Amino acid sequence: MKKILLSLFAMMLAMCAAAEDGHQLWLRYDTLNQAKVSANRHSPTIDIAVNELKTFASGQQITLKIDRSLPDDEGFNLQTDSKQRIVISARRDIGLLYGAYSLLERQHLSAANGQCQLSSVPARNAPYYNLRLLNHWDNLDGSIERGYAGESIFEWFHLDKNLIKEYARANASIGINGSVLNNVNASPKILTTDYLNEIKTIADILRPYGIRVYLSINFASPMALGDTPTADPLDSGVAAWWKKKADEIYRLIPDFGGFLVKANSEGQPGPGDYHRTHAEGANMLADALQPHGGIVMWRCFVYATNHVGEDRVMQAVSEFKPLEGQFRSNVILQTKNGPLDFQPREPYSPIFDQMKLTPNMVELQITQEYLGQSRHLVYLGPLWQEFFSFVNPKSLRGIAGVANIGKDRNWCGHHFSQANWYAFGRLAWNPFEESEDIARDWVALTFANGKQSNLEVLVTLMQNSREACVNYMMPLGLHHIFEFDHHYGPCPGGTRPDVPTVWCPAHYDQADSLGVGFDRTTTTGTGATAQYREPYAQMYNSLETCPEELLLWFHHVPWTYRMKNGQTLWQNLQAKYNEGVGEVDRMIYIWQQLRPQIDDQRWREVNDRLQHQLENAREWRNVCLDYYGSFAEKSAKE
Ligand code: GCW
Repeated sequence: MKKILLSLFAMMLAMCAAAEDGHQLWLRYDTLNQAKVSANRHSPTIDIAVNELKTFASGQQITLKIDRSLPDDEGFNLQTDSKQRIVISARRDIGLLYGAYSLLERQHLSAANGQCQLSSVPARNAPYYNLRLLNHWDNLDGSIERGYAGESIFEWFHLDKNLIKEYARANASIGINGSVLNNVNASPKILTTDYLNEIKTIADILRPYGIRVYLSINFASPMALGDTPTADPLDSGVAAWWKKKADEIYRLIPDFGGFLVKANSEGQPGPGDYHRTHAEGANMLADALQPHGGIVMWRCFVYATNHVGEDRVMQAVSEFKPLEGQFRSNVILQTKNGPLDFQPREPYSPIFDQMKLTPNMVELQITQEYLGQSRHLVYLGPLWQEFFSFVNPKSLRGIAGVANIGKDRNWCGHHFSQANWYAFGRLAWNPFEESEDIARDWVALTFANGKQSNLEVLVTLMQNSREACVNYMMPLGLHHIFEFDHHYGPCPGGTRPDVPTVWCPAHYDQADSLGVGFDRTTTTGTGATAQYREPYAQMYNSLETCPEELLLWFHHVPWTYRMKNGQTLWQNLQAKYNEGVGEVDRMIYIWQQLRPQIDDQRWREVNDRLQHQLENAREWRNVCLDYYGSFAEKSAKE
């Protein structure tokens, strides 16, 4: 008997623990079945909204109203009338669903903060961008390029419809309205009828949640699939193939969003293979999609063979600037936030200054390829906010985020990586939001479980985590000193005989007995600073005015150079690395103090990862200081 009781107890414990495995994300609402909800119309989307509110809203009378006189296609109004009844009104069905999620979130936050926040809801709430997209780098075999949370949730020919529905719900709750389902290193097979039928199934699940499906395409698809002898965009047979393919897609998926294209970059085919420009390639696809209302998102992440010898961070501008004005109106360029490749800190990409006539959208990376992947707690809100402080959100047409979602039970590998998915959605809705406010809401939604709590220290911890990562990995503007291929550990000064020099860490840190850093000035360096608008062009170009956090990005600096605090560069470098490690130490201390407030499973899982992060941070510091020290100490002696 005792044994049975014990095992029952163990089972109950296991069930409790399972309930806190992180799968619920920020949507940890108790089932209340209290609210009386009515709507003046029905549709799959409105029915979801009604159902969510009936199940989870706290006891009230809630009315959902379609009101075509409202101005915003995806916006909503949330109001309380004199009898304290809540009215959500929207021009379109999806606005009602967004309004429903907003109400639930506010109710949950009110509970966590011990105050009712409904009065603070702006009367009108509409997304800033029409394009708020996740980019999945998911391959057809289930693997994910730079995915650190298990296999792809899109399991072709065995689709887990429930999981996809949960995914759709989570995205709708933060306003994401598009998903590019497959890797930009795209397999031509995605366009075959078998796959398109599967994509239709996914699109049907996502549609009621306001999410459109998009696909990454391989530029050589018609040829690779054996249908045409060439993929030349000016060949009429090729153009006809794409038109026919677009027609087929839209027959299955009438609201299909369009194509995302990586062309002539890192070995991918593109119009350059036929001596055609990116504009000629993009326009051919744009013409195929145009009759159906689809768009082409053409990536600017190119550093190709026709630019041999040119500083990699300059290539996007050199390639695309001459094409200004040549793109069809349904083509949007898509550019990474920085000119290199999602480093812990980069200056913004100057192409955002240079292309005035061609719409551009920014590509952020939610998956932490270069920021500790799913092992390090790094909240990316501050990084993205930094980007928006240089690039006016107004100048962008949309926003895309490389997803960090996989089949891991907690979706993102690290419980705190969920915050990056959440923050991306919030910033896509409103790029002017403070990263700190977003973190505060996420913490309350994710860890306070609808109760009052004191978790403000977590907000500070998250806010500091990105700078910590910069400091223990590559402070003061150092960049790309990662281990080859996996981009996880340190490899300062790295070279490999089989890897072109321009991809090697040694090319980026340029450490020698005189100093360290990449000279990108117009006087003695590559001249990359000239691609920036003023005041940045001059500011970055001069050693004296260049912000120290970007110093080694733009300058080759002597080890003995006196920094603003009067100490040498080498001393500052050491201090920064130590600061980074110290911050992770502090994060662990804070997490230890929070133990009573956090459920056991998530507390342990985060704790394990933090310990690992500390080990990694120390390794980064030690390896880098050893390597740079070997030059710096020598130079000090000379
Ligand atoms: O960041 C680099 C990655 C590649 C990626 C490429 C890109 C999808 O290391 O894995 O490929 O950028 O953005 O195209």
